[in-house]
Amino acid sequence: MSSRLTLVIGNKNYSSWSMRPWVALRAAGIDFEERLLKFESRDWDDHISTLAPSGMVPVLWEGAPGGGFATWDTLAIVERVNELFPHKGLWPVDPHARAWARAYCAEMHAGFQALRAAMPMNIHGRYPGKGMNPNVARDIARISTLWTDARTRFGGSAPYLFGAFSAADAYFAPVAMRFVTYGVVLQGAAEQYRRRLTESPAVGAWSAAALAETEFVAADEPYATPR
Ligand SMILES: N[C@@H](CCC(=O)N[C@@H](CS)C(=O)NCC(=O)O)C(=O)O
Repeated sequence: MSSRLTLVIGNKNYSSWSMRPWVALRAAGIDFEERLLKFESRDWDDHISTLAPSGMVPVLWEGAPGGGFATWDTLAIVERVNELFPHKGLWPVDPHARAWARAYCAEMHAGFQALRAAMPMNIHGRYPGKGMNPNVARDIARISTLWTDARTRFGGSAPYLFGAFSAADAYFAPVAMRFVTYGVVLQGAAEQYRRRLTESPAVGAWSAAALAETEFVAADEPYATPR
C-alpha cells in the first residue's frame, strides 16, 4: 500500500463516529493525516461535498483527499484499514474473539440509540446525572455486560476487551467518554475496563486534542446554558 491515508473527521469534542477509526488507526500505529472539518463552519460547507460522499464524517481517503479513493462509514473504514494492514491487529487473532469483536462493533454501530441521543459525546462537558432515563439505563446495563463478558472470556491478563487493543475498543471509546461526562459509574471489571480505555494512549491523545478545542456547537449541547 503506497497511497497516503487521510482521515476526514469532525470536531474531536463532539464527533463520536470520527473518534472510532482515528483511535483504531492511532492505536495500531498506522500513519495517517487528518483533515478536520469543523461542524457548522464555512470550511465544512465549502468542502463536505468533495471530501465526504455521504455528507458525513468520517471518511478515509487513499491518495489525495477528494481525488483519491474514498471509504466512508466507520465499519467499512475499519474493514478497509484491516485489509490494507492485515498484520496490525485491528481485529483479534483468535477466530472466536474476532467474531465477537465484529459483533460488538456491529451492535454499537446499529444500537444504543437511547444512550446516543440522551448522552451525546462532549469530552469538555461535565453533566453528571443528565440524560438518564429507563432506556438509557438499559443501554448502559447491556454495555456493562458486553464489557464484562469480553474481559472474562477473552481479555486474559491483557488490558482491553479481547486482549490487545482492537477495533472493538476503539468502537466503545466514545461511550467511555460519555460515561465520564455524564457521571455514569459501572461496577467491577466493566468499570476497570472503562478507566483503562479512557487512559489508553490513543484515547488520551484524542481527548487531549478535544479539550484544546474551543468551538461550541449548540446542536451537540442539549444541557449547556444557552449562549
Ligand atoms: N454511520 C456513520 C455515521 C456518521 C455520522 O453520523 N457522522 C456525523 C458526525 S459524528 C456527521 O457527519 N454528521 C453531520 C451531518 O449529519 O450533517 C458512520 O459510522 O460513519
